[in-house]
Amino acid sequence: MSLKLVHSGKVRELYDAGDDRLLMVASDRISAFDVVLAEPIPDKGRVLTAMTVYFLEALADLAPSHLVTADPAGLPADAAALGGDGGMDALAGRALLVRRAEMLPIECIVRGYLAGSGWKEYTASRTLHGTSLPAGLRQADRLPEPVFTPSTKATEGHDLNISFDEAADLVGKETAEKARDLCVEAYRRGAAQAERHGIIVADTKFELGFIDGELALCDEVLTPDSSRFWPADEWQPGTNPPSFDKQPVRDWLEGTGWDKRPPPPALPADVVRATSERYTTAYERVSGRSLSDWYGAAS
Ligand code: PZK
Repeated sequence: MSLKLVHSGKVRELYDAGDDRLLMVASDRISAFDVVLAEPIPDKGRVLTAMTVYFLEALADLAPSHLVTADPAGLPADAAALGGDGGMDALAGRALLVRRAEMLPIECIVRGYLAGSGWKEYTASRTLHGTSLPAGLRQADRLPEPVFTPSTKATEGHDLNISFDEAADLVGKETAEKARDLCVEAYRRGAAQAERHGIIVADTKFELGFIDGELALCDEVLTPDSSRFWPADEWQPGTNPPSFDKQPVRDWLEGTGWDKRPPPPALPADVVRATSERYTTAYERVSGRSLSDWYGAAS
């Protein structure tokens, strides 16, 4: 029996593992400028998975989570087929067995810095998520306080920002308040941890769901794919800081003159290698753990 695919994202998949469990599989695929590239980035899926587990453990006193296990020995035997010719070894470290949750129909975004759509809104109206901010802030400036800026999950294209009251209309006031407080505190703690090790988490997206009546952290948590990670030593307000993880790919693609329509040009091996190293460095710096101690390491 093979596991049934229930969701397919650009770079990851979700399978039904039976018994109200799901298997989240992070691939080594990478996207840039909204296009998935053909070349896998070695260890990227393991890094995202290891980082999620690291933060779910670090935040366990704050909120329950959907995590059951990352140990390949604890995954359903049928999962081995997803590793192709490599079997379970090819899946090790990049698959998580999780509990099925009743997901909130909102994306719980927290912003600590002025970037992306937050910066765009500020330049247009000196507000963030409808709330006035001090004048004179620059792109990539740190915000006075982290701000909860929920959005709805658009099925096509990009997500739509919604007000706190609209979020409360969707999930109820009490749940919206709980989600906001939980996510802001999780961001504060995650960002403080990363910043001690030279990485700024400019903003991040959490996905919450109910498990056994309790609001739980689900999906990826504080990874470079769910967040904007910046190298602290290259952060300069007034500029758009480089992405800690994807910058080698973006820089190289920009240099080719590619028009950003598929298919993208093939990444050279040195760009692939440099990018893989950035992901590994991000994990090791933020967690203080070695990727060679995570499941699926070459032995
Ligand atoms: C769930 N996603 C996003 C993740 C994808 C898509 N514990 C859960 N219970 C129910 N649903 C989800 C989760 C989680 N996590 C997550 N969509 C639904 C997603 C991974 C791969 F393709």
